[in-house]
Amino acid sequence: MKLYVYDHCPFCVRARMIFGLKNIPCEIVFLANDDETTPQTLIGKKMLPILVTDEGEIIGESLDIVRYIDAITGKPTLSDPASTVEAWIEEVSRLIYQLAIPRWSYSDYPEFKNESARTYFTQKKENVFGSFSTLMKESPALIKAVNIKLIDLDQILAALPTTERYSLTDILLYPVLRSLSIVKGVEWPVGLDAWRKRVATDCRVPLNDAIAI
Ligand SMILES: N[C@@H](CCC(=O)N[C@@H](CS)C(=O)NCC(=O)O)C(=O)O
Repeated sequence: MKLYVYDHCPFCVRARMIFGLKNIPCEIVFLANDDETTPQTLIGKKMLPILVTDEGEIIGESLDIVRYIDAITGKPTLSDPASTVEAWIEEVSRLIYQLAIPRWSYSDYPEFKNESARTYFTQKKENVFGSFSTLMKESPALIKAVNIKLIDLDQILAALPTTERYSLTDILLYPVLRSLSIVKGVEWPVGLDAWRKRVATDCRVPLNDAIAI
């Protein structure tokens, strides 16, 4: 199987996670961010992740890929996401992406190996989120706000029933926190820090702590 991804992309992390958690082999292909032809040819739009199975089936939505791989080895094992965590993600996502997106554009991800790909990404995202230099200037206030939200999340996770098995809660939450790990100055509460490091190891998609800006 072949999974087309961008390394920075949280939706692609969802898809990468299920292969790691289930120990299913898959070739990960990091596509240049300005390669429009490959995704257009495969699914008719410029969007990743895309899975091409050994049978030639093409699946182009992150959660469809997760569900397909979850079911491939028999009975699906992922339970539904916790609504408290879903609500937290919904509330805090924009704040996290305002911090993460400019930093992604300054990072050495494989999808930005060519300068044309980095420029493509920057122009596209600045149209939506505003100037990256302004967002970087606003970082201290944004980081302060996100640090408060992480304390809430730590308590939300601590209140969930403990279970051995992974669930869609983990598949939805880890990519968002991995996105935030590119940001220097984030204060991870102890329980949450242990959680994200354990998931990183189990799903084999490393955090970005080492390259945080
Ligand atoms: N609903 C899609 C969303 C995927 C998505 O938004 N992918 C982004 C990358 S994070 C993308 O490919 N955007 C087009 C682009 O980067 O040009 C999914 O869950 O797979």
